[in-house]
Amino acid sequence: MEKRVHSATPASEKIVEWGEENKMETCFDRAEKMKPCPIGREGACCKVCHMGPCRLVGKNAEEEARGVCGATLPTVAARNMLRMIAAGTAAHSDHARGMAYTLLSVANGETKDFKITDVRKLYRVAGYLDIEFEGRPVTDVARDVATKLIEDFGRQGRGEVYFAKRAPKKTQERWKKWGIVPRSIDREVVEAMHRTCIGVDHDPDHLLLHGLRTALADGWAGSMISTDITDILFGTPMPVKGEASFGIFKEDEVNLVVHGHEPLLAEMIVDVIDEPDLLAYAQSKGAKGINLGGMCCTANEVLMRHGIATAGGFTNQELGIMTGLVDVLTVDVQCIMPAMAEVAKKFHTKVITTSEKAKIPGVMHLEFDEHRAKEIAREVVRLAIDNYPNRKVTGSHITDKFPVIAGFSQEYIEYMQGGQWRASFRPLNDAIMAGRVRGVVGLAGCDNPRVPSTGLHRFLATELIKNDVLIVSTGCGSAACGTAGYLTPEMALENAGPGLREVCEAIGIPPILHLGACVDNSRILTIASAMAAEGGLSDEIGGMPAVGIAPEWMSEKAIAIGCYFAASGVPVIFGGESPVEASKEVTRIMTDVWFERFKGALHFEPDPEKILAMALDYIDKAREALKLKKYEPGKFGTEKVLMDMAARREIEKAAKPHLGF
Ligand code: NFS
Repeated sequence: MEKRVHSATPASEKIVEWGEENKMETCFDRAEKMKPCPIGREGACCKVCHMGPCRLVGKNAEEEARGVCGATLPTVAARNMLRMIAAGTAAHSDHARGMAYTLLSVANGETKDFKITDVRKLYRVAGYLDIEFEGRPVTDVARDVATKLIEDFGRQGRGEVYFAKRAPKKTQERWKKWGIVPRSIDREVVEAMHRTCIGVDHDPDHLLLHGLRTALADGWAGSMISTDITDILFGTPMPVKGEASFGIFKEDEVNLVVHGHEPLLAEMIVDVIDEPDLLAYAQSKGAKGINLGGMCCTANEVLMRHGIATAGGFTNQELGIMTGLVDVLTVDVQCIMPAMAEVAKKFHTKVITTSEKAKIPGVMHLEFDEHRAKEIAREVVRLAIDNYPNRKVTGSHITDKFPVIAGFSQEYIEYMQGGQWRASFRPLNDAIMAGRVRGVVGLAGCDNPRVPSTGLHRFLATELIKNDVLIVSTGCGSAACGTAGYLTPEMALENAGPGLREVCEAIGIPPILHLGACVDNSRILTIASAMAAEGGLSDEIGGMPAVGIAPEWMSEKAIAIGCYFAASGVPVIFGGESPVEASKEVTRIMTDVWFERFKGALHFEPDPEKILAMALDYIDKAREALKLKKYEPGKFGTEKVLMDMAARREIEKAAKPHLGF
């Protein structure tokens, strides 16, 4: 029998194998044992009431199967999809709510440990919200910004989420035409739950349209609010060097790991970790120093702002503990495997839950409170130091690590293309028009133990850049690229196609731009909007030579993200089997119908070669529709061939003024 590859990252694979030899179970083993329910997996199971669960299966299930209430398969599959979108939107947006209330506390002087770090970003956001900022105290502006953004969560009656108007006009018009401009985040999530309750909305297209509205509330409100406020509080990212993989753990230092999604506690730990008292305390316990690392999206947040090293993405969490070197691992919310508590028992590692929303039975809970933020951060560091001498069981420490460059915000990408006063997207748009850059792919989403984890990200990343496609990555997609050593500029020279290489060298960027955490997919939306405003490509997000790919997705959050990209005009391809595969009608709506209405779509395709082919095909067709130079490897045009002066003047007139960086 062929040996199963669990993870495509050699360091992870070695630790999994060590775990198997030492009878330590991981998600990879459980994925093998736990076969997915074939009915639920395809979206054919309805459990919204207790007359069921009804299984809508059979040869002609699409036409003939009915639940006890009479619900058809398309209704059931669409309802299941909508509930996934609602859950994903709720997760990102509840995180955003925390950020918004923290900003408000800072503005009101109620928390002394946080401050407004990036005033320029605060002004930029105030500008989007029509809030006057010149000549006013910063805290007053911050209070107005927080108060207005908090309205976006619970607005009743008429109105729209504020940031929807940051999308290109044409994109907004499509949303208006189909009635999917979100009114407020909580309202769309609540309505999604209402519509999918027994006996309410039964029209699959209507259900899925509300799915798009809910997803837009995630992308253009929840996630975008989170990104912007995090930038205001902790700084808008700029490229920073860090490291990735398990070699980041130090054998002679205290290792403290932050895992989850909300950066509040992690930022405080970054602030206090170098305090001489703490260092002296660590030394008194025999450690040479205190080493902070991260996992999943909390890691991305502190990596892109402070260069804190990451141990990797979702499937690396248990493996991190199995190095035997983690003294404390704090978790906040989302993508936290409760199985870590079991693995931790085999070592000395102390797992600590820190969010009032999330506990794990048997795990220590130390609740984060923004009013005592630094005090709690110090307590966590001390707990890690206290636990350092308890390292007894030897784990499997694979010392691989790779340098990474992270922290490409929209603001920085603009800045690097023209400096402070001429910041723009002109060079990138020109490079796409001339065929140097074939298109752009957002490579995002989780890593997944049901496939050789991180392998699909790696395959697509290398193939796409070879094909002159620029990649913007987020979340565990970034972690997968980082732990494979693909997030450095040198990569451009080795792997990128000739056109992309030339552009990367000229601008000084890597071919894979790490844009941040999963909530920072919102940065891709605003980057696409800025490219549309810059001119020369599509004048809306739809129709751009751009595709979104989440090859190893597993979370409902990924589904919400895929849907907000589709509604915004981006064709999206997910790996693995479709969660609505049972219904041809629902599949048709999410692909053909959405493409017709929004120029975006959501496909599911398990074969990575086919994902690649589909992505390139979408890009080439978009180039053709935009009448751009046909992409031919190694042969570039110049923008002058494509644009005369009159056309350029038109574009400059239409281009939005940039606030600068
Ligand atoms: Ni996104 Fe980040 Fe990772 Fe997937 Fe989970 S950590 S929010 S959901 S697994 S990318």
